[in-house]
Amino acid sequence: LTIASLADRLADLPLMTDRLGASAAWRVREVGDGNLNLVFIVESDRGSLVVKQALPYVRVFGEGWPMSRERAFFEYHAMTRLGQRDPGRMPQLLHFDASQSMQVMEHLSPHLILRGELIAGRSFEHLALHLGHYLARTLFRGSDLSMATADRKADLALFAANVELSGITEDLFFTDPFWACPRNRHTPALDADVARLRADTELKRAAIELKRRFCMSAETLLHGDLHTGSIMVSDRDTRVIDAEFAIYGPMGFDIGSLLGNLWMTACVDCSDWIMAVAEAIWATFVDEFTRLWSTERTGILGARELFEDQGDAAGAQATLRTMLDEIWQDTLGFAGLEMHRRILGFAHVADFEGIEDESRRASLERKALAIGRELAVGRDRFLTIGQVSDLVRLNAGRSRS
Ligand code: SR1
Ligand code: MG
Repeated sequence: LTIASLADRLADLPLMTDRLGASAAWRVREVGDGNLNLVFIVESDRGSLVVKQALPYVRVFGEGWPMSRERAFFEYHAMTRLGQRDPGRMPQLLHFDASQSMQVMEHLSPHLILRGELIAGRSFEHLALHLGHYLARTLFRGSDLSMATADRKADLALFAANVELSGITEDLFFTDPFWACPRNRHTPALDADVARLRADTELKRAAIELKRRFCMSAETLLHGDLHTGSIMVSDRDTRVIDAEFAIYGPMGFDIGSLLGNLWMTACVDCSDWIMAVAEAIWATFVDEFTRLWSTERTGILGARELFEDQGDAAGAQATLRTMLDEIWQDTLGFAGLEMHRRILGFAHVADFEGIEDESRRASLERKALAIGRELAVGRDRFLTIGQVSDLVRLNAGRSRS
């Protein structure tokens, strides 16, 4: 699809004409700002829709990095499932055409991408509640705690085929930042830091241990790329988009990706509000996960017959605490690695990229790398998220007021 061809190409799609009227009156703009896909907003006087199409290559790189269009298939199936597990938190999907790798969905308006809004210093009252609930509900309900054997194994098999995108995560997240991979780049003033980091055995061991967790721990259906560019916000609403990296993996991966991005933003503007959001997301996640543990533990790992049915509620609570501790450790580790890969790898973030003064950018990136290392290597030393906020404040140059 192109801006010029879209109206003719989709003129016979009843969904489009029902909602927008005849194609001659459609206005089309391309608004995709992600790394991979085309995203069009199609408007008429009657309404608007979003059309998203996967290209056969990585958009930001060009045709030299081919990529299967099948990712649209996995995105569609992941969005459908995640949307059912936390209703109202994904855009409404209206049409999927596998042969065109194309989805038509609700146009979210007046929503904007969260990352840009945070960089602009805006705050959103319901953000932490929405995202904490989203994480608990999707991660719990996609796991063995909730799903029955047949459904769970079928989904595991379905998303196991998303090999190309999980391969990208395996490389870009866990290994590329720690060797001289040709697709990496970094701010030149960080040369010495990068050399040190590639010789940092403890950090590289943490990266490989966490990669092992990511590859081996098929705990739940992950969004797989839950950074602040995969979230759209308005004053009242929060939506999660772009689930094409969906794969079964450890729960802490989605939580850590998100918190790592919030802590990077906090490194740049030292915002107490962002730190408080990160804390509230984790607290909400724990509360909601605990509620689901008590009320919806009906899957393969339900184990009520071992605990509640025998009057052993304490055993169930202790099992929950063990699981939450493990998710917490994973969360910190993955957050720490996310903070490395967004500074040293292929895919950077606007929080740092938007800083034109190179020495300022390098200095902030260095702080984020120091925080990321503490989280990845020392993940078992943090007992509370308040301790992580203190670490961020200490490195980002502000102490608790
Ligand atoms: C080649 S894709 C690079 C990155 O963009 C996506 O948003 C994911 O974060 C991926 O790692
Ligand atoms: Mg994306």
